[in-house]
Amino acid sequence: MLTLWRNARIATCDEQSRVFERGAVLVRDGVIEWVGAEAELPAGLRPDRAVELAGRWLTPGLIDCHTHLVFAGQRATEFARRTAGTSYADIAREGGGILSTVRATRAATEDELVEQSRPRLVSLLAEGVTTVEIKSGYGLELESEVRMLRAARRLAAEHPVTVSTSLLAAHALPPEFAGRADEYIEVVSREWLPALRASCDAVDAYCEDIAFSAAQCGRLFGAARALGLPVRLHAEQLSNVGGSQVAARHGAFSCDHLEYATDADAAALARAGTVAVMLPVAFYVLAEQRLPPIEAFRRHGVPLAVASDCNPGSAPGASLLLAMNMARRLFGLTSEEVLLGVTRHAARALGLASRRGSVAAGHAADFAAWSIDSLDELGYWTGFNPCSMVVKDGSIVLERNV
Ligand code: DI6
Ligand code: FE
Repeated sequence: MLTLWRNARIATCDEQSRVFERGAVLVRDGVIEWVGAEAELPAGLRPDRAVELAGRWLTPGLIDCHTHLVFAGQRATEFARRTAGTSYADIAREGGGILSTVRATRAATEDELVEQSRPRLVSLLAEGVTTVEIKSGYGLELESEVRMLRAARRLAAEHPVTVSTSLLAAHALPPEFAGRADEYIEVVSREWLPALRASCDAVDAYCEDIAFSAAQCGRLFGAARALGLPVRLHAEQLSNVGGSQVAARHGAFSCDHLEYATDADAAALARAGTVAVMLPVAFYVLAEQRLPPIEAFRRHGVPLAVASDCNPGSAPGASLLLAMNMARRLFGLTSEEVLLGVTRHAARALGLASRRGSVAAGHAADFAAWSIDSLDELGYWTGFNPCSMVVKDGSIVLERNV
């Protein structure tokens, strides 16, 4: 089956960031065979089907490379306390925060997790998202972590989306291990990782003064890599305890948050080829003041991604478009940086860059079409979604009147 997508303005987000003002894409069986100016279409083609895009902008399907989308319940009462002045870290120290969602998630069945999480996924998909990373980390016991990962893969099977899962057992210290963080990391490394090897695509951890130390994350990463699992890290969100350096040393796919990262951290990430994932919704919701060192990332050539961080504590909601807007307004990213941050660089953060994240030959035909005049409108609208069509592996999976 050969499909011609024609009369589109195409932002390929490929290595050269090529743009075609009157472009076309040839897709065979869900895979891009050719992209270019329509005037240069290979001669003598006989596509089985042609889709007329009437001058609409076409981008790669968006990739949300950092979410905690599977969880039970909500934490609106905590939000009220935080807006009244109590800090996120203080609530966490009292046993609220992440641990409050752990209690709700442990009590939920797999079906309940799927049904509670589905609307959040559906909301992302309506924004042109075709690939989503989903973490565990609200189970913190083997069976509950497995249940979260299974719920994530079930959502993937039931929706037109690629899901990449990360085991985030090292998100918070479970109450059963209070005061025994080293022991917990040891159990996760020695027992859980081998058992869950096939249930996840990567291993993540939360490296903060209120969570796990750089040494603990380093030991976990050593165990993960010995099993052939790639790693990523939450680091330098609220403090700097050396997370970026550990992530870089282990060749992490990504290092995420990074508000407290230093110039030396940026240099280390650049050398390791690690993607820096910006999570401005969490920065906004927690009313943080310290900005990530964007200028240092640029100077050292660290690839930047942008993600929603969808979670019930620091980023309630499920909008990558809002994260893009905030990355521009709050962090000063350019519209080009933001677009690459949710396409090519986000694919790289998931280790999927050879197949997704660009409109390029050999890539899966994941596209989003937009009712916009200019690419600058991506990350410009707040609370408004200009996505008019979503294409997953060559099939139109969503059309919206906009
Ligand atoms: N960083 C975050 O932003 C989320 N987890 C993390 O490690 C917050 C998770 C939560 O508050 O439930
Ligand atoms: Fe997170």
